[in-house]
Amino acid sequence: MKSTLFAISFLFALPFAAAHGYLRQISIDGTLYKGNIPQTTNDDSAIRLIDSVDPVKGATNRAVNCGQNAKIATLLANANPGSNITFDWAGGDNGNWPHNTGPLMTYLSTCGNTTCDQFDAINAQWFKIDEAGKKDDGNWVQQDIMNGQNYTVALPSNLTSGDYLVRHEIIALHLATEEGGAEFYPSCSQIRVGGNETGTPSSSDLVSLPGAYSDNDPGIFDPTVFDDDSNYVFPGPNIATLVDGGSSSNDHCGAGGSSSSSAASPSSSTPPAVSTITSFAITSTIALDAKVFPTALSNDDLFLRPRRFSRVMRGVYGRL
Ligand SMILES: *[C@@H]1O[C@H](CO)[C@@H](O)[C@H](O)[C@H]1NC(C)=O
Ligand SMILES: *[C@@H]1O[C@H](CO)[C@@H](O)[C@H](O)[C@H]1NC(C)=O
Ligand SMILES: *[C@@H]1O[C@H](CO)[C@@H](O)[C@H](O)[C@H]1NC(C)=O
Ligand SMILES: *[C@@H]1O[C@H](CO)[C@@H](O)[C@H](O)[C@H]1NC(C)=O
Ligand SMILES: *[C@@H]1O[C@H](CO)[C@@H](O)[C@H](O)[C@H]1NC(C)=O
Ligand SMILES: [Cu+2]
Repeated sequence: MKSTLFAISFLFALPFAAAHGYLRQISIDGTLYKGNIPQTTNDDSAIRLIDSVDPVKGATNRAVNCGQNAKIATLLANANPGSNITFDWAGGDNGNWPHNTGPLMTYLSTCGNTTCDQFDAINAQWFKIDEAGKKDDGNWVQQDIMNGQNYTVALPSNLTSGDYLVRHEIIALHLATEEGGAEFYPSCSQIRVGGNETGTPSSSDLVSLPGAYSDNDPGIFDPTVFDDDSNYVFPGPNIATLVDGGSSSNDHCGAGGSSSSSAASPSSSTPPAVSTITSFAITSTIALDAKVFPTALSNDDLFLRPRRFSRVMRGVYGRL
């Protein structure tokens, strides 16, 4: 009996070691593009694969660019100016995204003079196209992600055709009352934008990452992050206004809807299966705790110390 209990608690402990999360898949105007599961799958994808679901720590960490050891992806997802890109985040256990505090931000960068399946993102010149923080009811939009919703961003309606990296990022701020506590979860997806629009960002709206963030930016080190009435200040540049770039193609990478060998074919397979019922149940417990006791989370680095947390959870689940 004792060994059975131990085995069960060990099973429960696993999901915590694998908490945090990653971008599971995107869809563009209804077409699904699956990502890979870090450390698990490595199929052709338009989403750059990271090698850990752990957060990037430190605003100047190289991985704040596209995520932990992000690998160039093989495919490009087709899009048009004004396309809706839907982002589907998963927890590290493939349950729901586990955090509820902090912003979601989306940036684009052209892939310069090459196609995105050749482009080193450290050379990216990013411009911001979207940011989502707190809602009128005081909850963060990130809470909706934790509740299992997707987040959708529209590409600028007048975006110049060509290849772009889409950097969609969650910053989890549950530990950000201390400098260095913020958890960065960047993701990079490779898209090919068609059409014949001419909007380009002004050079003053372009930033590098790392570069655009500092550990003491108000939206990254935020002692008042749990105050209901505090006004959140997004890090990074303002959302760019596109100006007339005067050309219908930003490079020579075969945009404008022409197909190329590297263009993605829409995935027809089903989303990755949820790993186990067990990890799913655990995730909702985290969600509940975080919702009811956000301050407790802020004062305790539960997610940084999975072993300690699992000891707590062993107590909670001992009765099962
Ligand atoms: C994107 O979504 C909005 C809101 O649902 C919709 O009005 C719009 O037509 C969509 N755009 C495209 C290109 O499908
Ligand atoms: C492409 O851009 C890179 C850096 O952005 C530069 O080093 C390289 O010379 C360029 N190649 C061409 C053919 O322009
Ligand atoms: C989120 O997006 C994915 C991919 O498009 C889709 O399969 C899933 O049903 C969406 N989830 C919700 C809750 O809309
Ligand atoms: C290009 O622009 C013209 C209008 O200038 C429009 O009629 C046409 O549909 C556009 N082509 C694409 C592929 O969007
Ligand atoms: C692109 O669209 C934005 C938003 O509608 C607008 O502010 C901007 O002036 C447009 N730029 C061009 C070059 O049409
Ligand atoms: Cu986490």
